Amino acid sequence: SPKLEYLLTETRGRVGIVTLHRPKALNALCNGLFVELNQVLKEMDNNADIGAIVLTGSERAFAAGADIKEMKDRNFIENYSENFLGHWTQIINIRKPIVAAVNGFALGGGCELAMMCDIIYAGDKAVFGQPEIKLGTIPGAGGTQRLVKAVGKSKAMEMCLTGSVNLTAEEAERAGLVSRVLPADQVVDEAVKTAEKIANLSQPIVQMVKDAINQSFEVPLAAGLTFERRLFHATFGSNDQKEGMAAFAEKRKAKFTNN
Ligand code: CO8
Repeated sequence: SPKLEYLLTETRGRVGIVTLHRPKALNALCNGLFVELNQVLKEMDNNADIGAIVLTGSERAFAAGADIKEMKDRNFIENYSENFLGHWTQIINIRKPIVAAVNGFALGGGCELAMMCDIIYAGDKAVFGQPEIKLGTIPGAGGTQRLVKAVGKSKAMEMCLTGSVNLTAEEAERAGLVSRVLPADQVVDEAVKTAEKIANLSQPIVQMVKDAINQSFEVPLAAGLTFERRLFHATFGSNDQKEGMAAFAEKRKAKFTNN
């Protein structure tokens, strides 16, 4: 891919690592950054050598939100007709699992970006918040929706209505927003370990798990259970189900072939 201005990328084993890298602005999410992020994630999604992705920032900031200076003079008609920031949510169409490794500030769009990932690991100094109201606007990419599902109504209301009540890493873990709190310097390595585990399982089956869990956010329980059951049935059409269960019965390690 062409030279990137706002991101660093690397692969470790079967894991693609994307690092937000706009240090002068605490990784504020400007348009150019998101264009690059969408492009890089899509490339990794289509790369058969990569099975899972880790998204991280710096030790000071995962991302301090949308770029306020870039958007401050926009008007309603421009926003509406250009669907301003609509391309932010392309990340939810990535089929491979994404683990967010969050250190420092995850504010506004930064918190929303983390919530669009599949798993969040937090460094012990991470801070999650939705300060938009202090700027005279509201969250625009899930802060009033995904956050409620992650931490419940009262905490989400408190965070979004005040803009100044943030969650520490510990609080975020207790509330269920993040699955693990780690020393700051271990977050990325642990995220990569988890991503590597996922990347070495059967890839189509991994995709089905991600699809099924995401379905739980979209549809009522009965429809979600039907969706799950159909995919469960479908796994028996794969070689990897035959291999996985045969390996168990024969007391050996499964060798998945992703078909
Ligand atoms: N946008 C632009 N620049 C920023 C941003 C930002 N969000 N955050 C930090 N910066 C810049 C600062 O302006 C500063 O630049 P400079 O050195 O040129 O003055 C540099 O980064 C360092 O920041 P600070 O000096 O402020 O660092 P501090 O350690 O003093 O403070 C804070 C850190 C508390 C994180 C502070 O920078 C801050 O409050 N930032 C803004 C946080 C915020 O309000 N975020 C929400 C933005 S709005 C949003 O995200 C809406 C999302 C809508 C998504 C819709 C999708 C469809």
